Amino acid sequence: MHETILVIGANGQIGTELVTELRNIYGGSEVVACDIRRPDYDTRNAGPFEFVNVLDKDNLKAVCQKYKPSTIYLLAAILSATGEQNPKLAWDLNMNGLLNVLDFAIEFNVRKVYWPSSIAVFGPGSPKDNTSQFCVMDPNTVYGISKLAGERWCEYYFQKHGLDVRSLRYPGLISWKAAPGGGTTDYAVHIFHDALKKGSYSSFLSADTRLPMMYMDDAIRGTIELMEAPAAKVSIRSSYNFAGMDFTPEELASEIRKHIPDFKLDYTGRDPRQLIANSWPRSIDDSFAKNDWNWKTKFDLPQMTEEMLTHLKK
Ligand code: AKB
Repeated sequence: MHETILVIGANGQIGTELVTELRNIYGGSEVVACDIRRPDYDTRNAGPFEFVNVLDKDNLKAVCQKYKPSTIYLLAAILSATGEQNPKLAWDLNMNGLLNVLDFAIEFNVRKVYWPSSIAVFGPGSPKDNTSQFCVMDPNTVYGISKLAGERWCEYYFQKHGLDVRSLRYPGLISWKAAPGGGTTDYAVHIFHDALKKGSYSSFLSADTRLPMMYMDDAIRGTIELMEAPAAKVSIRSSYNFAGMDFTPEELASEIRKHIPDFKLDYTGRDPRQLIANSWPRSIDDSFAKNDWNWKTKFDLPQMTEEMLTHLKK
């Protein structure tokens, strides 16, 4: 079936790589990169670009009218750390952006919508280890609150309007192509840049802060696998737990030392992101994704470290 895909938030950490992969699969002209800024990624892979602000309904409607998309990926969001600096703006973008897209998806008969959730939907009362799909969820960041509310809206639109919305609860995503933007897990990307540039890194999270993480290649593959799965296999219409690996800053530093023996890690201390990290799971049980659409992670900590250092050295 012919696909026209809108990727809103195409210039972010996920969008940069997702657009490239979707264009490889569906063809450059079928994938419309949308963002509030023009993209600066590899133009060999170029295709259409539209300025889209998800909070501007007229703008979003005009783009839907122009392309009549079959699928929309909505990636525009304010992440956990930045969200705490401007809670109302984070709520507005994360929530009203989603509602605008869900409403236009119905009006324009969009077949599928993808919207990312996050491990931030869990909170201090959630189990920390092997956190299950269904458990206490008491997020205490505005980002986590907006993601949990967004999950409920996704399931609501599926049940009440029959809209095929799909979602994953991303852990921290590690990539070398585009920088992460304002999250609690960003240290796991910055550490590689500083290891190569300075031979040392000052972490804003403490040595033993274990968090769920994933290499971007796995995240992109998993996202597309979920979107291509037959609708009958998608039993979770809120958002799937989605796991890759989990590690602490100290474990990541030890892995980096296998390539850069003198690498030094120290800690800045007293960073508000520590409290956010403390409220999140240490590891995730993603059995629903495994059982429903056969999710399998490929990258573990050693493989991810090797890939990151190899690509960033080039
Ligand atoms: C963040 O740290 O805010 C994000 C996330 C885990 O959703 N990377």
